[in-house]
Amino acid sequence: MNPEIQTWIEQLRAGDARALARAISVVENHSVGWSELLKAIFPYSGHARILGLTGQPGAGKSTLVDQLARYYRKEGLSIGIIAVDPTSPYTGGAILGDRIRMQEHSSDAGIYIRSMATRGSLGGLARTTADVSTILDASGRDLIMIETVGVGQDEVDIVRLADITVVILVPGMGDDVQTIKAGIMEIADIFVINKSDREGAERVEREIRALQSLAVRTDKWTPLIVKTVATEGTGIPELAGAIREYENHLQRENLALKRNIQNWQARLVEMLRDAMLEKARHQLGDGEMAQYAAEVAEHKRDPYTLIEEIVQGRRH
Ligand SMILES: Nc1nc2c(ncn2[C@@H]2O[C@H](COP(=O)(O)OP(=O)(O)O)[C@@H](O)[C@H]2O)c(=O)[nH]1
Ligand SMILES: [Mg+2]
Repeated sequence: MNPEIQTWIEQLRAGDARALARAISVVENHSVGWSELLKAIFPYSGHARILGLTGQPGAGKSTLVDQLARYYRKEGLSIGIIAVDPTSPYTGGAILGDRIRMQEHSSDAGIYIRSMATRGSLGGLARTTADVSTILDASGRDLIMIETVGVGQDEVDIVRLADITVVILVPGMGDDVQTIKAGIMEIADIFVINKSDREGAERVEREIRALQSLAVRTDKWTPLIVKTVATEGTGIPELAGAIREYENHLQRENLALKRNIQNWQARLVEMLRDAMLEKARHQLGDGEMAQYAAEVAEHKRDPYTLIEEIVQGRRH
């Protein structure tokens, strides 16, 4: 292996925050050597527990993550936090808010926080998040928390790579449980009703229970519901308790590996698709796809034969 990469990985695993930050940037931007780095670092990963937290903007995800980080730091765990928030580039507020709020941890080497760029993510947002998480994992973090806005397929894909998925709901805001994306409801291992200091928390809980009575999970787990007031730290020990309970369930039922295999099955397909596409793009010169598109649009060429030929490498 490239001795430079070896040294880099050693620094990163020894807790060097700059080496870690550089590795994450290289992977995020697909800079030179990114795949070589990931290949070399992968064997060191697989030890961290990955917690995904999702919910609408303003639900209190960052505040909760902050409180959980504080809680787990007291237990002596080292923590990595990845904030994926597509609303940030528009408002510029969320990331800044996260930074400020998390600043009190910044002197604590046991917490590493990274906000992900969400637009123009090269390998796809979910995949890049997974790769960044692998690096944090290999750096020796015990717990990785991934905060993401639960709005699109990307977000569902991101939380899917977590070992434990927490879905955060809030009373009011017109976001009846029914209107929450079905995909998100299905992946919740634990529900948090945050802002329980507001009116309507009971109603949200009833709605979740009603939905639960309809849905059947194959793993015999009934997602726990925890009420929190993140700003005050209320319910945080209970949330940590629920997380522990789910972990015990995974262990008891031997589900952790099963879930991991499922995740990898999806990820491998995605990686393969990316690689094939990249290869095809490589084969086709610049502008060639545009040329073909014009020909197909004008019915001078049929797209089925064209694609077949590209896949078989019979075009250039
Ligand atoms: N009343 C109340 N406000 C909260 C609670 N948790 C968070 N907030 C506030 O809600 C706003 C959004 O929180 P934030 O953590 O940034 O939400 P995110 O967008 O989901 O990450 C902030 O002003 C928080 O102070 C809570 O439990 N009760
Ligand atoms: Mg946030």
